[in-house]
Amino acid sequence: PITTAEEAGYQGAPSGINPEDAVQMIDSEGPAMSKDEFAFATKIYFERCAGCHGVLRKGATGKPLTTDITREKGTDYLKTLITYGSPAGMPNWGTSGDFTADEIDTLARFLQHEPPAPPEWGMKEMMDSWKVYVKPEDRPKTKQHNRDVDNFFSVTLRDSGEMALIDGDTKEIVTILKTGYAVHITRPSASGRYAYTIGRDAKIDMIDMYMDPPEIVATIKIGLEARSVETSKYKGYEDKYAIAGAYWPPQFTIMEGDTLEPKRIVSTRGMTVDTQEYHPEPRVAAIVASHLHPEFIVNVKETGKILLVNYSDIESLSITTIDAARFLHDGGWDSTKRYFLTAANQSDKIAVVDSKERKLTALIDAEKIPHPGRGANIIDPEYGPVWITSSLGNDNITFIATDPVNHKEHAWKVVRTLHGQGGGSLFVKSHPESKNLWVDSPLNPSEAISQSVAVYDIEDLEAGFVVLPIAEWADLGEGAKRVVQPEYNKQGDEVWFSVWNGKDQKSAIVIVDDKTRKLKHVIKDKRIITPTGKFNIYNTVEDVY
Ligand code: DHE
Repeated sequence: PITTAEEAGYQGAPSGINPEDAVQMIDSEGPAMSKDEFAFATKIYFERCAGCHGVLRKGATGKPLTTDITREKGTDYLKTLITYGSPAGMPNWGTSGDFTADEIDTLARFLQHEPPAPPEWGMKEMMDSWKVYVKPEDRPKTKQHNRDVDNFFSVTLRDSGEMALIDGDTKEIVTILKTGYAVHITRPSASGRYAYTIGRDAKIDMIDMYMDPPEIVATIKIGLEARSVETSKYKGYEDKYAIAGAYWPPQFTIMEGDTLEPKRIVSTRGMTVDTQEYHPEPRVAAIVASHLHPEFIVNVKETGKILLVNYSDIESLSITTIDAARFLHDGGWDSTKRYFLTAANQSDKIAVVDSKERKLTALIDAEKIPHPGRGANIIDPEYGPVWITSSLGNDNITFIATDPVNHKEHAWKVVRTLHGQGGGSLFVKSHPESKNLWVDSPLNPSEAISQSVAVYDIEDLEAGFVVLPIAEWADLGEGAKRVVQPEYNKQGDEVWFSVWNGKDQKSAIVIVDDKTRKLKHVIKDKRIITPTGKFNIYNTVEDVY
């Protein structure tokens, strides 16, 4: 069974930071090592270790590796740990064949030196990277094609550094654009005209979907490594601002919505929520836009704080800080779009924020690494409106009641736990028009499970799930073919799945008829390389899930 995110292969992906940019600190107290060895270890550390232990080694989902600790443990201890791993989730880099004994020896010595720090990234660096390719006044006044932009899907092509815009009506690839590397998500502007992608390398690309074909009209790099971007949605501020959160440096940036001109950069460094110790690297995880105030809701991972950033006066941002729990990751709205539910995945909790009253409503236990994506909202036949998350560490599908008005006795409690195909689940999805609840399991070690999806009948939840062999339907030949992230079309009558294969193998998008649960269409095209996240424009703007 998978017990940690590391084991599932989900955490610890290479950092977007170029090791050559790191600044070596002068330090004579660690064991002897050559300049070349130090440079080699720096590179390995950013590629393989920083994702869990943090760029500055202060500990994130992995243990801290600061020199006070590593020097006490010593070279031999560190070598053993790196070689064999640990039950807590540390991979066995030696016995797996990833690193040689010599390389492990170098790493063990490197860890006893002060960490080389990647550079900061402030206004000057942002301005240097900022480009407007087509000025707002030079963009078309009206849509230049007959397609329905609301039903476009922005699809991440993870390993080719691209995104595909696919027309949900015709299933045609409208265009493929070169973006930042390994785009994590797309969020559209409130009007649905612009799409913003954020690469792992912290590059934002802003796409004008009214152009024919749609084009990148502006770009900026807001740091060295990032995962989140969002746009202002409050009435009167539609398309006005964009915000992006960075993993490194730990900060978020608010930009003009039509040009990406950076306006305000705010550091997230500060004290942790529980032990109230200083953390130098609190990464910015999910960001959502409030519908009830001119605010962005920003999850800060390592400090466990949720920031409500009011953008009504950009010159003097007012920020309300809500203490939640450590390692905040992803989340989404309840069906009324008043309550934001977000997973603190390493503390196995779901935090609920009341965006109207600006306070924490509840902190709910959810076992073994809840991972909702944006979650799924359905009406439970017994408990009324619920928000649902699946998990990485077990087969639980957790239902949290979200209606404090008509179902007060159940509100903010776990009212139902279903069991799915297994752990390694990342995303769940439903739609107000649908009677189905879909649960993926792309990181499950069993191929049969990672290549299929479970679907439940909302009206008869305890009847269990039906398994659909999505990867088999795509008929792609060899490869891991993980089936990931269900996403509805605008009408809510089709569900789209990525069949995520290796970079040199064939991948596809499989479209299922939601009513009949039968295969409707397969998008197979050699340009569809490693598809992962898919974002339907309408559903993403309106927060329908
Ligand atoms: Fe994600 C959302 C971070 C690995 C696919 N991912 C998010 C969000 C964060 C995040 C903070 C929420 C953004 C928001 O809503 O503003 N993801 C991370 C990581 O730190 C992690 C664990 C490791 C890493 O180094 O990136 C990680 N994520 C992955 C993957 O391996 C996935 C499966 C494939 C990929 O493309 O890299 C993946 N993450 C996604 C997707 C979403 C996402 C598809 C958006 C889901 C949605 O429906 O909104």
